[in-house]
Amino acid sequence: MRLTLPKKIAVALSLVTLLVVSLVVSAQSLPISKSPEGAMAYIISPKDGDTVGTEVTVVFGLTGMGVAPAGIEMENTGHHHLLVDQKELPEAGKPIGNPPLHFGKGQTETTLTLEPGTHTLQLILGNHLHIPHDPPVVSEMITITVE
Ligand SMILES: [Cu+2]
Repeated sequence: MRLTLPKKIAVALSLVTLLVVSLVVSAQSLPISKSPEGAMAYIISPKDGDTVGTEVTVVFGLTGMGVAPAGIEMENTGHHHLLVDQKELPEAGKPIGNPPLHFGKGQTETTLTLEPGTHTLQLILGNHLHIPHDPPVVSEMITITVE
């Protein structure tokens, strides 16, 4: 059977529609975890505006939720992700990629080696599947100077 051009377009459009629908359905089926009201991630150390050496220990804080390793599904928990010099947050509803740095063992601090200059640091929590919570639990972005 030979399809005319409008029919080819119609077939192509319906395939695209199918694809979009299936993508939307699969996106909706990703388990997004709710975060409790008032949950907050924050960077304990260094402080915004600090001047530090090239070896920087970053200490992660979290209130209103608990830290659990990746893969452990437990309500009101997650693990930290550290964004270094990243101006945009990871996309909502999708597993967080690389970078940011994942702390999937439930670590609450890390030591970075940074080049001299200014750098930004920010935390975002991810659930057992590395997906940001709803609403996302994100720290303020801090800026440090490395000497
Ligand atoms: Cu992760």
